Amino acid sequence: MEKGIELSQHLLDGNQEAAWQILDEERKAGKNSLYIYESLVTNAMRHIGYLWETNKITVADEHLATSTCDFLLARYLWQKQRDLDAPSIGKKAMFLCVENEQHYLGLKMSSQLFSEGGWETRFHGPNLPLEYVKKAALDWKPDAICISFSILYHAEHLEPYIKELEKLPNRPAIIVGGRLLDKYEFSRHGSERTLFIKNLEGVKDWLDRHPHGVKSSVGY
Ligand code: B12
Repeated sequence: MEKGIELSQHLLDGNQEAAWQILDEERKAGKNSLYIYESLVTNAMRHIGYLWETNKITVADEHLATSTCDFLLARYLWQKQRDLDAPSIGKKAMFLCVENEQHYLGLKMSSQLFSEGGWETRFHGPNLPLEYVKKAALDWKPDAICISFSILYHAEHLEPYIKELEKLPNRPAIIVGGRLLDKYEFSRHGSERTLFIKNLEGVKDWLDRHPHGVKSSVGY
């Protein structure tokens, strides 16, 4: 059976240990985080979306799969940090979903890639209204602010978020991601500085090109 499908079954069963075994075997076989996140976890969650859409599972099943997946990602990062012992590069990034947006697993995987790259990260999760993002960013002064959305009508939040956050005094890089970036063009909601990144490979590329920081006044 394809590994992503097998993983989705364990997530739906809420079987943390069996789900972990799949990730851990791949990790031990030398697969990198990009593979683990994109080919295993993302595919498993998208398959769960298909099962839900076709009425083969219930909302309760989907919620159990989500919470099991969340645990799995946290355990994977914990293990990975012990393996890598990456030195801090002295850069900070915060992660959040726009107001009312609940889908945060893709964002969480992005934040974990930043952590692996030696960034200090703060993961704020779903549904963070702009006023709270601004306050947190003013206090913490992140070098990058990463924003996620998955539902089309939440795109209306992008413009105010990007506009306000790009005005912050320390000029953080604003990075937008989410499943719809593969399907539609959203750059009109941002400025020439805003980064729209479609997937985790894009995150990894950007991190590799900017290992020691962000010159946020320059367009990438
Ligand atoms: C789990 C899930 C939920 C969970 C969310 C749990 C959570 N904490 O995340 C719950 C049950 C809460 C939920 C609710 C809803 N959901 Co839902 N959900 C899903 C499901 C099955 C999986 C989502 C997921 O984790 N995918 C895996 C992640 C890893 O993929 P991803 O988000 O695309 O992320 C990738 C990239 O986009 C990128 N990325 C993501 N964020 C970021 C951020 C940055 C900065 C960067 C660089 C990259 C990046 O990284 C990832 C890897 O490449 C999807 C199915 C699917 N196809 O995804 C439906 C899906 C997204 N949901 C859907 C719907 C309709 C809903 C609801 C409206 C249902 C309802 N009637 O209540 C609500 C809306 C809630 C809301 N207001 O946000 C639809 C959306 C369809 C549409 N036309 O918009 C989908 C596609 C299901 C379907 N097939 O119909 N959902």
